[in-house]
Amino acid sequence: AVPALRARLAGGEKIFAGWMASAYPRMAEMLGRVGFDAVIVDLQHGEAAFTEARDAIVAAHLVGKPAGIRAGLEAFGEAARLLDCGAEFVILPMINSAADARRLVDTLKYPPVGGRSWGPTRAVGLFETDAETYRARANDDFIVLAMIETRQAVEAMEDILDVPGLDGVFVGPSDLSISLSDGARLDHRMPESVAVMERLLVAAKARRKVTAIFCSGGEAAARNAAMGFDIMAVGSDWAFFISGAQAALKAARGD
Ligand code: 3PY
Ligand code: MG
Repeated sequence: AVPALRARLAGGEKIFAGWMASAYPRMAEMLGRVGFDAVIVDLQHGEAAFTEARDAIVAAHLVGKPAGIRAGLEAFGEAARLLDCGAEFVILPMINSAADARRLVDTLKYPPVGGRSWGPTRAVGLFETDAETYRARANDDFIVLAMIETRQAVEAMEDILDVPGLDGVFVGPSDLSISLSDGARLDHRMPESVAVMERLLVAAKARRKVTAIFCSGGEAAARNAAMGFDIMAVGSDWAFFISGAQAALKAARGD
């Protein structure tokens, strides 16, 4: 598959991505077959190890879907390595300042934009291209998103968005509410958080940056799409499994 996510986003398409918290690479193929536009493997809170994320990326390629990863905390190098393995977009948690965002760009974009180290051995094959074409196009094709999920990040949002080479932002509504409420609440729809999302959407769109958000399920994803976000991470696979299993058991028992 050729990298196509950037063009789809530029065309105004809403991207509904399946969120993979499990460590089962084939889940990426199943989420793709179900019809999600993309798959995201979570290496911050999910169970996947590097090799499982690597195999999930390949499984997503098998069904022609772009794979993204949410890297672990401060795991800039891991994110770069998973780009080398064929991820089309990467999300880094807890980016709280312009300096954090610059580090992100420095690790994940090739010179002259950043200082990404060369070695996309697997990606070149998976994207059915050659090394020179990959290198020439990579900074434009592959999408790097900074998570905005703390009060510090909210205060620095414009500075973060202004970092050259950063493609966009990804809202973490759980941490955002915990941070903005000083630990008092975990609430994706907390009014202070929604106000931040509205401000962030305006600031990002003014700079033609991609906007993404984690959504607890389908209804939240529909609401966030209507609000103006471009990429909705709908998840997680664990939640899909639990609700499907509960529904089957309920039907079986007739309760
Ligand atoms: C958050 O909501 O804090 C996230 O990181 C999304 O998983
Ligand atoms: Mg978070």
